[in-house]
Amino acid sequence: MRGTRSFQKGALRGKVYLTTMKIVTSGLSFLDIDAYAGCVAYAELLNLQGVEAVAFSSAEMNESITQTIRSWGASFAASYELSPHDTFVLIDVSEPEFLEKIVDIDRVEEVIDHHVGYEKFWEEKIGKRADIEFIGAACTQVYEKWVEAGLFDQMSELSARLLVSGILDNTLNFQAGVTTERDHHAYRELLMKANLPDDWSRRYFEERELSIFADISKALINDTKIMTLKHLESDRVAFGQLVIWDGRRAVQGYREVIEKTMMNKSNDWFVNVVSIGDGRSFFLSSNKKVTMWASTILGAQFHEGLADAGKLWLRKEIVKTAILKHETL
Ligand SMILES: [Mn+2]
Repeated sequence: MRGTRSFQKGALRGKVYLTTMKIVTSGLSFLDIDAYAGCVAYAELLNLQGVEAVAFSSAEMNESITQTIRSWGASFAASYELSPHDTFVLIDVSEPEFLEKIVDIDRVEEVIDHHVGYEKFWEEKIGKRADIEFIGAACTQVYEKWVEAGLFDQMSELSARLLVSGILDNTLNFQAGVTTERDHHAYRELLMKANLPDDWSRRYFEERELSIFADISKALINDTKIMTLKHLESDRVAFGQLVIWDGRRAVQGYREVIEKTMMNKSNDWFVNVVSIGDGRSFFLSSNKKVTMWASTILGAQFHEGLADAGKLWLRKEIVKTAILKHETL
């Protein structure tokens, strides 16, 4: 494969671009560990296969990429000068509105994502090169690409560590309903290569929680998506999510700052506080339309803008449930 499509940079003459680079990238609004790890590990796989590729995102990293993980120093570009023949690989994103801003949708060659809604769109554009499945983590899909390529033995310890962390985060330590046996399997295999401390999952979530409580408004902004939701009459719902060990602490101690932060984004706001420690979500909203919607679609009982969901929800599960209800009504 080497040499068929890519040329050494030294072959460049003036403004003639001979190099095609695959830009492995993700979403526009913020970067989480699943996207970050997936981009780094997939770019490494492409490089190993002789394809020039770079992991890139201009989005701000959220607290799921902890200081410890940042200190590992993965190869990741925060800026990139695009050449006309560069192509794109999307990881952990497929909604056209959400893509990293340098992405040209007609130059996307591959999509690896676990958010539903745009499977048909991409299948029509790129066929089987769109791998969109509703599983726990995009990192699991990236791990499977390594196995399919027969190169898993050569994966770096760093990529294994990152993928382990992405799976932990996106499955909420395997408690989220989206978790599949494939996620468990990928995690076990990657863990053997990752050389991490035995209590890595506890350490990881505790470090995240500390940084969230240090600036809860910022953490919320970095995990809020502006979207439309099926059955909710609004074209601008601000849908925030906080993933923490002790959700009650956030709900009891930080209601005011959460409400203020979200009202700045949209009057139609909804926050899913994911409480990993007790395996449930708390929903917050001061908007009547939104709480009515959440009662109908998710069966949540609100009291003064707060609902104990009784189970753990992820934002993508909530979006999927709304779509499914929409199809059956
Ligand atoms: Mn993800």
